[in-house]
Amino acid sequence: MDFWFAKSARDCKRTSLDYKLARLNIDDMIELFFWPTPNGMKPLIFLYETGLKYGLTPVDINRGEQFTQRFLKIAPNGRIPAIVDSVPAGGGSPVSVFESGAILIYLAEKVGALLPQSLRARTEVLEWMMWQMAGLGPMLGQNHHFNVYAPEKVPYAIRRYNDEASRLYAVLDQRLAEREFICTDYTISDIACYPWVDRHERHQINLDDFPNVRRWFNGISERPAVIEAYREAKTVNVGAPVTKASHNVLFGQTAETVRKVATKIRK
Ligand SMILES: N[C@@H](CCC(=O)N[C@@H](CS)C(=O)NCC(=O)O)C(=O)O
Repeated sequence: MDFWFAKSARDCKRTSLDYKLARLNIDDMIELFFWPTPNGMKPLIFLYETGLKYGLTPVDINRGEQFTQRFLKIAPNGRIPAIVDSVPAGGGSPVSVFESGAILIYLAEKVGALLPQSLRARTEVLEWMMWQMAGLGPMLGQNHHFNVYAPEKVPYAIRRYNDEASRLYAVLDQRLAEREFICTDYTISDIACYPWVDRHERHQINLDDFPNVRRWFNGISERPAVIEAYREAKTVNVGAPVTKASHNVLFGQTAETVRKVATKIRK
């Protein structure tokens, strides 16, 4: 099915969120709703690795675009990334997927790449994917929050998340001591972890203390698909990463935020 694949991942089109969600009869197989953050980078790297044809729709989370009605229909958690597959296996209407781990598994199964099929190898990849999704990502996210974004310094929280970050990096370092990649080959488990480790300086982590992670990280950084994915990501957000206004959008959310948007959608 050659039409699934773009000649070059750079063939992708970029359009506004509203426009793209209003017209899902798109030529691209996968539409990626994206912002250049660690979770956003995971599917983008996957798309570059496999050459799957895609379009990219920026969702500016600093301006609250994650709360638009249409986006919430495909990503009810109000977080990027999300995808819409307009040509799902077996045909039928488009399939949308939110949660970066679910997206990687969905895409890997669709393409038949980067997720082994044998019971043992697949289970191992899924274990490390879940480790990333439930541990590495959330803990490093909190680490980053209390080190960088919190308006007041909370020593207990900073220590707690610095300790947890160093513990998690040590777990990864042990894992990589006798392996080139997290599992037997390069898989979606590496793609899931890499964009978080890419931010190691923000996590107060010196990779000299984790030599196996450093070797793995350097190797993945040199992959052409990874270089290209980051090159494209840099073109998406050209503004300041987080401003005072966007701080309120990102860090002032409560149950009320979710309910307000839901009420608007029902109207
Ligand atoms: N578990 C989710 C987390 C997604 C997530 O937290 N996305 C962030 C960017 S990395 C986001 O959309 N933030 C917007 C907000 O906090 O309002 C996943 O892995 O997809």
